Parts: sequence; C-alpha cells; structure tokens
Amino acid sequence: MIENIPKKIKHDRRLLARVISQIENDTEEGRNELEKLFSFTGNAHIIGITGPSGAGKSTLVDKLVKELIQNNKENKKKIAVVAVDPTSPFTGGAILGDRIRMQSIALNPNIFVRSMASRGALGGIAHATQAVALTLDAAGFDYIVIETVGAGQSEIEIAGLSHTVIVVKAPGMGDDVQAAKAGILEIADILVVNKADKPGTDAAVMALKLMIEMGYPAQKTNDQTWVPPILQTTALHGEGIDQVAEQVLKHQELSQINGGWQTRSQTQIQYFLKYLLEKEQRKHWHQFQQDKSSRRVFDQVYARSLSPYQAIKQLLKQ
Ligand SMILES: Nc1nc2c(ncn2[C@@H]2O[C@H](COP(=O)(O)OP(=O)(O)OP(=O)(O)O)[C@@H](O)[C@H]2O)c(=O)[nH]1
Ligand SMILES: [Mg+2]
Repeated sequence: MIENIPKKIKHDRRLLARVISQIENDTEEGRNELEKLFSFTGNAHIIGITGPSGAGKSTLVDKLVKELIQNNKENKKKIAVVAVDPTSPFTGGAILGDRIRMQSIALNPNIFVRSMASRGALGGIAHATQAVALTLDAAGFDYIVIETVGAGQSEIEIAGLSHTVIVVKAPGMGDDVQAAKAGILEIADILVVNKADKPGTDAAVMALKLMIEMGYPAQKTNDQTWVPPILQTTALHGEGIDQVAEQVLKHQELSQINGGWQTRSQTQIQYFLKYLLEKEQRKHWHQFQQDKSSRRVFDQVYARSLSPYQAIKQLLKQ
C-alpha cells in the first residue's frame, strides 16, 4: 500500500504509470487507489478526439498538445494524452505507431502520453478510459486529451467522457454525409477536416456546413449557444492547429459560463455509476444461475407458468 498517493503521483511518473495500470485493469488495488484519489478529481478539462481510422487524429493531437502548451507559457499547464487503441494488445503495432506520431510531445515534462489497448472487454473500455482519466485528473493535469477511433459505440461514449469533443474527418474517405450525420451533430463541439492538403476538402467542409446549418437554425442561437465551428487543418504540417486550440479554449470558457461544463462533468459521473451498477447486476446474474431457488424460478419460466417479468421480480426479492 502506497502512502499519500494523491501527492506522490503528481511528481513521480513511474508511480503514476503503475497506478494507472492498476486502475485501468480494475484490480482491487486499483479500486482502492481510485477511492483515495477521487476527491482530488473534477478539475481537468477533458478533450475527446474521435473520427475514422487514419483521419489523422494522432498527428493532430501531437500538434494540438504542443500548441496548448505554448499558449500557456507563464502558468505551465500540464497535459495528458490517452490514446485508446482498438487493435489487439498482442500486435502492439498501432500503439507503437501512436507513440511515434506523438514523439515530439512525449519528452516534454509537462506532457504525459499513455496508450490503452481496448481489448474488447465487456463494456469496459469506456469505464477503463474514464478511470484512467480520473487518475490523471487527480495527478493535476489541466487537460486530458482522449483519442479514440470513431466506430459506432465508442463515438457516442467519448461524448459521455469529455467536456469538449473534436470530430476529425478527412476528405475523400468515403464516409458519405448521411453516415456522417448520424451522431456527429449530437456529439461534435468542434469539427475538423484534416488533410486539407488533399483534394475534396472544400466539398467535405460544405457538407458539414450544411449539416450544422440544419441542426442550428440561426434564429434559435443566442450568445450562449455554442455552434460547432468547422475548421480545416493539415496536421502533418501543423497548419490550422492554432485555430483548433483557440476554439477548444473558447468552448471551455463558454461552457464554464453557460453551465455546460458542469453538466458534462455530472454526465461523466453518471457514466461511472452506471457501469458500477451494471457490474453489480451482472454479479447478481451469475449468482442466479448458480442458486437452486433461482433455478426453480427459471424452470417455471421454461414451462411458461411464470412470465419473465414476474420471474425477475421474484429473483430480486430473493
Ligand atoms: N496528407 C496528409 N496526411 C496526413 C495529415 N495528417 C496525418 N496524415 C497522415 O495520415 C496517416 C494517419 O495519421 P494518424 O495520425 O495516425 O491517424 P489516426 O486518425 O490517428 O489513425 P488511427 O489512430 O489508426 O485511427 C499518417 O500517415 C499521417 O502521416 C495531413 O494533414 N495531410
Ligand atoms: Mg491514432
């Protein structure tokens, strides 16, 4: 048992890395540690970055983090990056790739980069990511950038884990507007068309603009309504990154004024609680399956003498 973890992980990176692993793997030690850290969380601004594979998210993160650090020379902001990798932990290839693409930030003492393999654990990826983010929050990081591949579920989940969501697209990646529409409007705070050096950029920007205009009719917006800006970047050459950083700071500022920030922080907590509750329920389920009296209830349902609704009521009573 490590004494005074909250203080120590602020200064000891190896300890921080170890604690993160325990918390990520949801070990008993990890849960104990998070228990101690929890009251020190709630300060970090969490930035989620999602979008199709290969859109340039990691390249953009690398440049964005540098920009945010440079923006804040005087008061030395600390930034952590969590790259959630969808590939198997056994290949390791893509994780290494992320490390290389984020090379220029990995050596800065105010920046901490962490890759997570997403293992396909039952609903656990989002939870593990969130637990890691809480640890970094307690360790005093001002910004936590979470990169995840935008594939179905994880795209929705990232919104529940972040204060600012950046959706990255690249021109000519074949994701038609219809498909892009699903979910994007609900989750994107900032839209980025990366690889603006490639043909098709204008068309991609136009398509997104139309979508935003339909979603946010001008007459309904007011000073406190955030309308997602559409930015163009060539992350590879660091072009347009200053605007992304500027919009992130603007969004952070506005959401702190209009209450959006606090609402999202509460949503994040709700996600965490929901996961824990569901986990408890899964435990119940395993117990039911082993328990004799539960099996009698099952038998009645097999025989159609009891409805599933009644059965659950009885099981919960036991
Ligand atoms: N032409 C061009 N290529 C870029 C740009 N940004 C990134 N790339 C390249 O696109 C490829 C994918 O970039 P990544 O940053 O790994 O993309 P990603 O979205 O993180 O990919 P995954 O993590 O695998 O989903 C790399 O070869 C980058 O060098 C850009 O602005 N222009
Ligand atoms: Mg990446």
